Amino acid sequence: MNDAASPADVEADALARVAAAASVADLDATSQAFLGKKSPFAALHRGLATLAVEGRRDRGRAIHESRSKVEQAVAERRTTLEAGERATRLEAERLDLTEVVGRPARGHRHLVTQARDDLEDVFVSMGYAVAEGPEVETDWYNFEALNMPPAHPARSMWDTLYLKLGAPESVLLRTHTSPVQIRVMESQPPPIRVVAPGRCYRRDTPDARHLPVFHQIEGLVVDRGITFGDLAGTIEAFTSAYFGESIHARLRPSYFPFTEPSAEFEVTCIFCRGAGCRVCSQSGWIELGGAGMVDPNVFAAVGIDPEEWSGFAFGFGIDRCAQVRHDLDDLRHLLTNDMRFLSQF
Ligand code: 2NL
Repeated sequence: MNDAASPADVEADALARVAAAASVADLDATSQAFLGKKSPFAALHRGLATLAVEGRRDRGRAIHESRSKVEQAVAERRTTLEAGERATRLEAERLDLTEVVGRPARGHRHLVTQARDDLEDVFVSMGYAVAEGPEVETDWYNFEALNMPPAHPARSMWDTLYLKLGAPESVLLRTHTSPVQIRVMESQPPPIRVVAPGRCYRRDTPDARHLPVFHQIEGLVVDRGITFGDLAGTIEAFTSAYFGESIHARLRPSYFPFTEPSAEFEVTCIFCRGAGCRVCSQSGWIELGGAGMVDPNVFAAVGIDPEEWSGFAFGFGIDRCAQVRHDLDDLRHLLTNDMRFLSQF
């Protein structure tokens, strides 16, 4: 250490370095360098021992004053640097509590599920119960109990998918939900008011109006004195409840093996309100499903006395209802699961 260094020189040097310290760590190092054990101030202190007593007091006071100034400068610089570093850290760790993140995206029921639920609500409000049954059925429930004995030509109305199970053509994917109604009639006595919604299967090639996997809802009413008039009124009531007050139904003669007499029913075209447009082929009506009075042979198959009881049944496509209600140009949209389509409903 240079013995010639005066307290004032060391002080000036130290104050310049303290002022230039760029961080708290830098300041700590500077402080250690000037005030620590091996620092210029420590050396000055040790130098006192070599002085004569007279000079020692003044020299000692000068060292002490310089040292105090440097210590105070260090303390002030520390306050400034710490405040700056704290501000920088707070800015870096800042959370924007005003940011609006929004709700998580929410899904909704599939269009077919919506139609099924809405139709169930309509029928429940009319006093019907909802019944379900297996999608894999036996020949008995899908055909025979419905007045279609083996090899009956009416079976060709359904393009059946058979399972390789048991005897050939004995187990199949149900072609309609009528088997559910048969099961209901087998398991409980009349009066019966029930709807059976569910998935059905036919060996169809998909196109704009057909799906090999589709959804049907069938209704069945069995009671004393049920007439074709009750059937017509029921069809009218459900169409205006589901499609709207201005929509009406009409029946046209048809044929089904399990009903006699049988009818097809149509509803007012919901697009032109009956005036005639491309959707209804200018007829003003859109075909929806079939209906009729339960054939006595069906009652016989489930042990209900057709002399005491009568009933009507009807069936139509749930997918088709959604198509008509939402003006879908192609039923295959319902199976594609393209979110751009589904999220619109
Ligand atoms: C259609 C025709 C129909 C029935 C279904 C039925 C059920 C029993 C007895 C008698 Cl247990 N009938 N169901 C009756 C007439 C028509 O559906 O075209 N559906 C899409």
